[in-house]
Amino acid sequence: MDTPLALSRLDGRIDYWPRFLALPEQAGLYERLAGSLAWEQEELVIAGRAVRVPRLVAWYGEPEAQYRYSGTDHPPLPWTPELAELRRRLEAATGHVYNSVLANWYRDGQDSMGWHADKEPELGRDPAIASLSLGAKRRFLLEHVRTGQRLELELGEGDLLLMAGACQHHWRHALPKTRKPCGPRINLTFRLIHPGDRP
Ligand SMILES: O=C(O)CCC(=O)C(=O)O
Ligand SMILES: [Mn+2]
Repeated sequence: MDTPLALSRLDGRIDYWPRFLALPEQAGLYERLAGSLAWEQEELVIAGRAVRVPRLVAWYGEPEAQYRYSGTDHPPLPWTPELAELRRRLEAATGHVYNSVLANWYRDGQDSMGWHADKEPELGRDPAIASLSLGAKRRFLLEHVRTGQRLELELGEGDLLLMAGACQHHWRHALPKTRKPCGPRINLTFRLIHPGDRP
């Protein structure tokens, strides 16, 4: 699909390409990435206790794309052929450039991501974030911080979402846990890290 659905133009743009990748392609890609990326189990220290982050993560990109998440610095691993090709296709589709990708693997419905906005200083002022979801569909929520307006999507199976403009300043998003039986899902968020903007 070339033209995305404009889900919101309120305080930033949220664009949606359902089935950006066809079903057989996204399924093959899911299997290859699950088996080949350097997945890590991160831990956060909360109130003096080590707590496992409820998902596996991997970080790839250009050497200068140093990113800080879950409280630690992450040197990126070099692009794999699959991730480099996806970057090229997502740049062409979205009209933005990316130098890195954060991969998240949600193994089951108990893996999740809490409410947040991606607005670390190294992402620059108005970051464009292209989010490609493979494998099982999961409920993805967006909430406008001031108005409380909510958008709810089922993202998976090759869907692409772009959050751009002022979106990260006015909206937050989350991938809640679910008790419904659900398969595993991989999400790839392509980002542009500005090394010079680090504090
Ligand atoms: O898994 C998702 O759809 C969301 C991932 C996300 O928000 C992030 O990596 O910052
Ligand atoms: Mn995010």
